[in-house]
Amino acid sequence: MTATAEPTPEIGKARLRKEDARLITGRTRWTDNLTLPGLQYLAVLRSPVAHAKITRIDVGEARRQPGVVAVYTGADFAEEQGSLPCAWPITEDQKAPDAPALAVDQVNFAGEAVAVVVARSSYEAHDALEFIDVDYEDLPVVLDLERAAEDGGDLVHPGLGTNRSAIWIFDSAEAGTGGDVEQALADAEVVVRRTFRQQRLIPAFMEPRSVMVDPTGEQVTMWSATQVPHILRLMLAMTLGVPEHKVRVIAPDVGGGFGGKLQVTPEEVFTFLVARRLGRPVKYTESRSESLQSAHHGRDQVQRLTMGARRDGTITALKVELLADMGAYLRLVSPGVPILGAFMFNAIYKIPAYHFACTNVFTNKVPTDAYRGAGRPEATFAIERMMDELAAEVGVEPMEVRQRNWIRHDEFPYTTVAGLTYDTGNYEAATEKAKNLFGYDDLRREQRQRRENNDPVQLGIGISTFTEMCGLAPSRVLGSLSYGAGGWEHAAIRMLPTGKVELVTGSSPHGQGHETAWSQIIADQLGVPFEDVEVIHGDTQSSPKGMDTYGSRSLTVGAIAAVKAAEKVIAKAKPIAAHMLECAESDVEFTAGRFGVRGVAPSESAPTIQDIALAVFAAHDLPDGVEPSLDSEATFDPENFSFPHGTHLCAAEVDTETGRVRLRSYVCVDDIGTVINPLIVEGQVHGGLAQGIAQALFEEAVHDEYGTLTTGTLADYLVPSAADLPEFTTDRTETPSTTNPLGAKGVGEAGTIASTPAVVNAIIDAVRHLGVSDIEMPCTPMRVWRAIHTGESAA
Ligand code: MCN
Repeated sequence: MTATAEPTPEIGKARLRKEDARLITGRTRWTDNLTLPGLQYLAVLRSPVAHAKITRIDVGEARRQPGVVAVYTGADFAEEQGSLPCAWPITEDQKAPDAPALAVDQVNFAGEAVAVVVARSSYEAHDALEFIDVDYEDLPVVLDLERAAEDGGDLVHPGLGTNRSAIWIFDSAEAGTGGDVEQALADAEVVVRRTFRQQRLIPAFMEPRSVMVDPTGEQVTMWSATQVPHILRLMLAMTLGVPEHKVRVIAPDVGGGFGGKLQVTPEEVFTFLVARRLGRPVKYTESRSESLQSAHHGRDQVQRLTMGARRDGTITALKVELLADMGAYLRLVSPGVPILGAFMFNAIYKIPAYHFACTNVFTNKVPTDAYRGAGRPEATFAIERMMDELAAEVGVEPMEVRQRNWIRHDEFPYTTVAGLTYDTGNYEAATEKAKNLFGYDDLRREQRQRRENNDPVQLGIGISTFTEMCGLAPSRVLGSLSYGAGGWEHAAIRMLPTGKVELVTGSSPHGQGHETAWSQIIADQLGVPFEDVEVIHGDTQSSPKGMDTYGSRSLTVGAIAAVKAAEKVIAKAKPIAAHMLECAESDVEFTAGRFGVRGVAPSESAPTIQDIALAVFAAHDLPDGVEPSLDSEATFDPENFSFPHGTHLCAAEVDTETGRVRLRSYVCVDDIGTVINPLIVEGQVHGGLAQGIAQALFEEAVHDEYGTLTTGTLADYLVPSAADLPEFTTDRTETPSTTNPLGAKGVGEAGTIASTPAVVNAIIDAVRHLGVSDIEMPCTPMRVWRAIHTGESAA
C-alpha cells in the first residue's frame, strides 16, 4: 500500500484558475461556436416601436428569400408558447400580463421579438428580415415611472386596469421587530428626507446570449449561454408542457452574466419551439445591439427615504417608499428584486423603527430583472447616502455618525429591525484597517486646505460601510418572503478506481472560477492532490440537480454541498479502512489525508482515500455488508444567509470649473470570512468595483420620448475600461461566518454593492460647501457642473 500524495492545505492558496487556460486561449467552445449536422440559423425581427397593436404582418416575401427555411410569427405559436415564467411572485394578488416569447397582437417595448426567420445561414436569415412587412397602430407610450404608478394615466396593459403590478410592505411594528415609524418620525429631533433615482442599467455581459436546440434525439437538447441550466430546464418543462425528462439543458462555458443570464428568455423559448416544429437543429445568437435592447435591464427605481434622528446623529426611524420599474413584463425573478433590498436598507445600523413599501410598476420599456447585487446595491446606495445627509444635517463627521449607529462587534448575533439575524461581523476592525490604508486623516486635512484656498479642484471623501445578505438560500426564509422557490444546492462525488475524483456540482459558473475553488476545497476535504479533482457542471444530464449561480450563493451553498458529500465519502470509507488496518471502525481516524488508528500517528503506509477507492473497485476484500462504492451525494440548505461586510473609502477630485471627476484613490477592506482562493476573490472584488463605479459615473440606459433605447450600442452605453478606473487598494478582515462549516461568506456582488455610494458620497463631499447635496447618477461632468453652478441635481 503506497501513498499517492500527501494532502496539502489548499484553502487559502492563491492558485491560478485551472479553467483559464482554455477560457483565454480560445480552446473552449462558447455556444455560438457549436455546430450540428443540418444546423439552421434563426434571426429575429424586433419591434421598432414601444407600444402598438400589430394590425398586419406579411411574411410572404421573406419566405421566398434565398436560403429561407421558415418564417414564424407569434400567431404560429399562439397556443404553444404560453407565457414566460415569473418564478418569484411577491403577493398573492400580483398582477402579471401574459408574456409571450413572440408578440402576438401587441408589442409593449421597443426591441420585443415580433417574428423569426430560419435559414441555411445566419446571413440569409438576417437578410430576409427586411422583407417582413408589419403594420403597427401606435398606442400611448408609458415611460415615466412616477406617472405610471399613479391612477388615471395611460396603461401599458389596459386589461390589468392599472400599471401597478404589486405593492409589498414591511413594517417593524407589525412584524414585532421594532417600533412604529410614524410615531418615531413625529418624535424625532431631526428629520431628513431625500429622493434618489437608481438609473436603469444594462448587465452588458461580454458573450452575447446564444442558444442552440437539437430536437432530433430522444430528448430535446438545448445549449444556452445561461447562468441557470437547471432552472431553465424546469421552466421549459413547466411552461411549455414538455416532459422534464425529455429536455436536457447544457450551459457550456459562459462568458459572463452578472444576473443578465438569470432568466428564461424569449429567445430560448422560441428557438426551442421553432426547432421542435421544424424537427431540425436551430441556433440563435444575438448581436450586441439586440443584447442591449432586449436582454433584461437592471435597477430603475425611485427611492423616497425619510430618516428620523436625535441631534447627536442617533437614528430613530427609517421610512422607505420605493417605485420599481418592471418594464413591460414580469420576468423570472423581477418582482422579488426590490424586495431583497427591503432587508438591507437598515444595513449595519441599529434602527429602532422601520417601514418599507415597494410598488412594482409596468412601463413600455425593456423588462428589468436581476443585475449584480439585485436589490441590495439600491438599498446600500440609499442608506449610505442618507448617512452622509444625516451627518451634514446634524454637523457630525460622516464616519463618526456611522460609528454612533452601527452594531458593535460584541453585539452579534444581532437581529435587525428588518428581521434578519446577522451571525457575525466586525465593522470596527474593517473600518480601522481601511482608514489606515486610505490615510483618512491626511486626506481630510488636504480637503480643508483646498477649501480654504478656494482651489478650483476640490477633494471629497466618500464612505460606504456596507453589509449585504447573500448565499441565497435559505429556503425557509426565502419562502417566508414570497411565493417563489427555495435555494438549496446539490453535489455528488464519484471516486474513480485510480483515486481521481469527479465532483458534480449544481452550481453553474460563468466566470467565477468554481472549478478551481471547488477543487481546492475537495482536495483538502479528501486529502487528495488539487490536480486529481475534476469539477463537472452545467449539464442537466451529468449534473442533474441544482439551483445554479446567482446571489453570491455558490460557495456558501454549492461548495458546502460538496463538503457534505465529501464527509459522506469519508464515512463510507471508514469501515473499509478499519478492515485494512485490522482495528475497530470506532478507532479509525481520518487526519491529514490518511486513515489511521486513533492516537497513533498515521504511517507512510496508512491508507489514503485514493487507496481505498481502488480497493473498493477491486471489491474482493471488503468487510461483510459493505457496499462497493464510495460515491456520495449531498444537498445543502443553510439556516441563514451569509453577511459579508466591509468599509470602502473613495477620494475624488472634482474640478469645479468643468465638472470633471477624477477618482484619486479607492480603498476597500472586505470581510468575507474564510477566503478559499485570494486570487479569485481579488478578481471578484475588482470586477464588482468596476461595475459599481460604472453606475456612479458612467452607465445609464436612456430611452427617448418614443421609448426607443438611445444607448443601444457600446458607443453610447458607457461601460468603463481599466483606463477609466483608479488603482484599487484591497484588503480584508476575516470574521468567519457561523452559517457554514467553512466559515465563508460570499464575495461575488460585494464590490458592486459597496462602491456606488462610496463614489457618489465622495463627489458630494467635495462640493457640499458649494451648496450641493445631491447629484443624480451617473455623475457626468455636465451633471456635476450644473449641480455646482445652477443647483440642479439632475440634467
Ligand atoms: N470565493 C472565495 N472565498 C470566499 C468567497 C468566494 O474564494 N470567501 C470565491 C468562490 O470560490 C468563487 C468566487 O469567489 O469562485 C465567487 O463566489 P460567490 O461569492 O459564492 O459567488 P458565485 O460564485 O455564486 O457567483 C455569483 C456572483 C454574482 S451574483 C454575479 S452577478 C457575478 C459574480 O458572481 N457575476 C459574474 N461574479 C462574476 N464574475 C464573472 N467573471 N462574471 C460574472 O458574470
